[in-house]
Amino acid sequence: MSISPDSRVAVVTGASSGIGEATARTLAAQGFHVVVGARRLDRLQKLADEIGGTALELDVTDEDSVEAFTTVLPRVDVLINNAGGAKGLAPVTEAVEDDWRWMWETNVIGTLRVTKALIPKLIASGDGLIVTVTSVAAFEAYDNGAGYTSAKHAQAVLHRTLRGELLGQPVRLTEIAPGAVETEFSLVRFEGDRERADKVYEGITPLVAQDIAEIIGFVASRPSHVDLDQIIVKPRDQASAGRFHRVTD
Ligand code: 8X3
Repeated sequence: MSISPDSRVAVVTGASSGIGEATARTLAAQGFHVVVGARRLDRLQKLADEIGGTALELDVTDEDSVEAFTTVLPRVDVLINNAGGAKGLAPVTEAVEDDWRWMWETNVIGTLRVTKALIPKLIASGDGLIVTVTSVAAFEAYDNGAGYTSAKHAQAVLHRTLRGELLGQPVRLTEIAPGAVETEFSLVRFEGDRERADKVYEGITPLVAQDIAEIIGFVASRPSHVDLDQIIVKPRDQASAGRFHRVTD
């Protein structure tokens, strides 16, 4: 991996699309050498070429993949824990265990694995930053969403715990909790059912990936004594996880 010795390095997980991809572009424009990680290497490589960064295959649910990804990085100044997602929308009485397992593996254990492995490098940078993209689902429980809301709560608690455990170290921690952002999120949740995914954003003006990327760019460009601990961001048309103002004709 060729990274100039004076480049600050930002790692973005789940970077092949959506918030991760937009964030990688924003951080690259701010001068970071961005290492993008995801499972879809073809999309990732194209992005890395465009932003002058590095593409590395990463499956956060696979211990060996995380180890290979994290050990090869010469230095890390910024970590964006973006990989995650939802599968299904089912009441607890109809919970699909495999969906729960995937959500916990991806959002919780995945974030744990990557963060734990990179903390020494973030500390060694002398001015590290960890941004974890959680969700309004990390603050609220909603019907049919327990698999996802419980995983997002757990991911957020992991991240918030580090704020205390890393106190005194040169590492800032920011949790960003978005509401409705129109990305591939709902398409993944509903296993490619485009009509169902589109309904989530029907009649509202949702956030787009760039909105979140710009916030992350703002966070990353604050002076190092400033820690934006938590940011909850929703579309104007959304009051809470399940409460929207929809205009339909
Ligand atoms: C995505 C937002 O409302 O589907 O994290 O939980 S929501």
